[in-house]
Amino acid sequence: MIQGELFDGASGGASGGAVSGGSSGGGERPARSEPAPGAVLLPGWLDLDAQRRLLAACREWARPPAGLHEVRMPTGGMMSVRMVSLGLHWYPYGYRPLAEDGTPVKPFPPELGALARRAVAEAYGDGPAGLDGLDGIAGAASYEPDVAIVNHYAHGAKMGLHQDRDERADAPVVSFSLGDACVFRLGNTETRTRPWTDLELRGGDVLVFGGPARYAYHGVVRTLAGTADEALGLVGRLNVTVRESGFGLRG
Ligand SMILES: O=C(O)CCC(=O)C(=O)O
Repeated sequence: MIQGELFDGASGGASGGAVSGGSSGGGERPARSEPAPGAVLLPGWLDLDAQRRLLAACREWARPPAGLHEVRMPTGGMMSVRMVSLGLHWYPYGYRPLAEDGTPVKPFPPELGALARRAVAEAYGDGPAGLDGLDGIAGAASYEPDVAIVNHYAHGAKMGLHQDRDERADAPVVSFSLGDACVFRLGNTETRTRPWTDLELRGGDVLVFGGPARYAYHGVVRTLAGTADEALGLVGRLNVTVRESGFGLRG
């Protein structure tokens, strides 16, 4: 097991598993942007305290059982990213209740759902150009996420262009970034080829993609080693994507 790299960082910040709290709005924050219709980037949305809380929670989720693990692709190759699933275990390409080690996957934390709901409200509440606010994005107004995937990128790890198609709901995906920055490629909904937009996602950034961007191909071309805020105490990059599974987990 590979907890080492995730738990390596010097300080680690706050303890405990609570993940509540986006940016409090204090201090100067870069402007939001809409890199594609339905995709909204909220730079620095998680302040340092919120990043610390989310990192502390990731460290707890990464512990066995049902903790951080490597992922084998159907082709036989291993992904360079290591993952933890919450709510349901994601594997290529589907969801199931049991994790890699055969134990039940950890529950999806309600605080993470609340954080993602706030991000969706902030992303779409004011109505991106040409879209009709929350009501103009499938599943945004009634957003009830119930699964999440935590990805850990050690130096050199990346993720190929793919669509998130294993959910049965077309509600938005909310992506929280911690640690090292990365080059995130946001493509089109038809092919893995151009046109695409390369975005730099930094620690604390939140990207929401729903509506016309929900099934856009996307991936991580590279991470930018050593760019993490040292105060966070994280080696590499963590990304938490929150989704609505559509599998009726809430009964
Ligand atoms: O790490 C990222 O920013 C992207 C993660 C991703 O594409 C996924 O989990 O499907």
